[in-house]
Amino acid sequence: MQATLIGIPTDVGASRLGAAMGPDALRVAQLAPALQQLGVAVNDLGNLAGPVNPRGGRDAQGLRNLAECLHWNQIAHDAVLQVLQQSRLPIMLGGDHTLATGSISAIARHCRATGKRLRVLWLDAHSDCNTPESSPSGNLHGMPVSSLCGLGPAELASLSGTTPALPASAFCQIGLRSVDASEKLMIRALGLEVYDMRAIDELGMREVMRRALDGLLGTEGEDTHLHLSFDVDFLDPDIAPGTGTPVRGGPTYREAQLCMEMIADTGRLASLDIVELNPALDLRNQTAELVVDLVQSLFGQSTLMRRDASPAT
Ligand code: DIR
Ligand code: MN
Ligand code: MN
Ligand code: MN
Repeated sequence: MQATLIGIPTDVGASRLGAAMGPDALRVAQLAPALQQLGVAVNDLGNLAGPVNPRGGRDAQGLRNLAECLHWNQIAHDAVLQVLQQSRLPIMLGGDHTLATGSISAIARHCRATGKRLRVLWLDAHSDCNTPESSPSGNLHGMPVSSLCGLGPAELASLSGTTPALPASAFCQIGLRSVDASEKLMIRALGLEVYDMRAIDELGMREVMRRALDGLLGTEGEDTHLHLSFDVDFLDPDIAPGTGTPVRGGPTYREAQLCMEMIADTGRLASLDIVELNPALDLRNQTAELVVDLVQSLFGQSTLMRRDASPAT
């Protein structure tokens, strides 16, 4: 397997500064060597260059930094599309979660061109489906899901070449525990598949992931491109403090590992966003190191050799 790291150091979609340092914190935590250990050939494009954070207030529409957000997402889209066209697996190092609008728009465009079905797993404490009208904060990192479903700012919603970029049914959200009233309505309206923390409590992570990955195992999943959009605030803040909008009551270390291992078992992972890592809020880079540890499981690291898994090549 060949993977390409793309640093996308944006924090224009968030209120707190610091996520722009995320890509380098992941490099310091040895992300590339960790993947190489598992037999993944990795190259690193370095960081994309985009506009600085103007730290602006809310515009007439109520949004913060829309122009800069658009710019970042356009360059993210272009870089991700190029990597996909080289048949490499792109790993987006964020940066705030707005960048998923650009990355997933490129992935949707690529899937359309190659006739693949797209499935997006969205690991997050939040559902990120606010719209410019509903957002309580004006922060665009709270809107990528609605943008991708055709309801965000028009320029963001059309990045993939079609609006919506993909059907809402392609998404599956896991780990939610902070959802605005307006987002609850939107989840209903879009019919989003959601496993919130209560679902994880009641069903267990194993059953949640079994349902989330339905149709991806074996030959049934052959034509599916599986994308993981991993917001670091998915994890419990006790183990992952380095993120801008932590919410208590998230998955434990073991639950997160199982989640990653079950995704790895499908063999369908074809692209990955790692977002909302904020080194300014971290303790000695522990959150970045935890993420690298989890990403190793995502790429097939397991304690024992698995009977049903082919060895990494
Ligand atoms: C909130 C927080 N729903 C908003 N969203 C966050 O600002 O729209 N997303 N933190 O990651
Ligand atoms: Mn998010
Ligand atoms: Mn979040
Ligand atoms: Mn399903």
